[in-house]
Amino acid sequence: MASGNWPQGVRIDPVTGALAPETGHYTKRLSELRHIFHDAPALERAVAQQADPVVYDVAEYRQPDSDLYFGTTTIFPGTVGDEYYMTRGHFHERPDAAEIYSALHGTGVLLLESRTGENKIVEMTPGVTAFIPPEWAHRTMNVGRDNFVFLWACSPTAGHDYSQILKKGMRQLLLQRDGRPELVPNPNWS
Ligand code: PAN
Ligand code: ZN
Repeated sequence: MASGNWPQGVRIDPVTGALAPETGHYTKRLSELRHIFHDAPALERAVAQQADPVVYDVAEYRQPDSDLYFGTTTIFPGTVGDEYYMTRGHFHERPDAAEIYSALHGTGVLLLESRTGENKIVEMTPGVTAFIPPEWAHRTMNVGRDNFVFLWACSPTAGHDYSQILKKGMRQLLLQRDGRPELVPNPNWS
């Protein structure tokens, strides 16, 4: 049911990902992403030497009694060792919960992995919208020198299951090789 001053337009700054208005926001710093990046010593060095940098920001717009919400994710440019700044990555808990990601700014990569181990990558530049099917894990990386910003939209009851990727990792890593992204099998995947 409509309440307050919605329906309304939400302004998105494509370069910073800021939403106006927003109903929620969080930031992930490097120290909160231990076990996501494969080069643990490089991570600890960056935390100490770069004052625990912000890796990504998430802003959201949510309203009650609705089966859709949306937001933006802004991944800042950077690397940890030879890995690009990236999100944690997750499956949705609900087996029918899909999502869309639409690139707004910068250059990113969406890494997808199904429950049965198939992999897909989608190069995310402005103009590209990716459909994330149910039961596919999804993680995004910033492979450029500028902010990578994307819009996402899914069900507020999709649920986020981080446990499998935290425990096992994803089967593929996207590494910076000769200044360019290259997909390689994850030697630590278990
Ligand atoms: C996105 C992600 C967001 C941050 O809103 O949650 O990009 O990524 P992690 O949650 O994997 O750290 C989304 O996919 N929501 O379902
Ligand atoms: Zn998701």
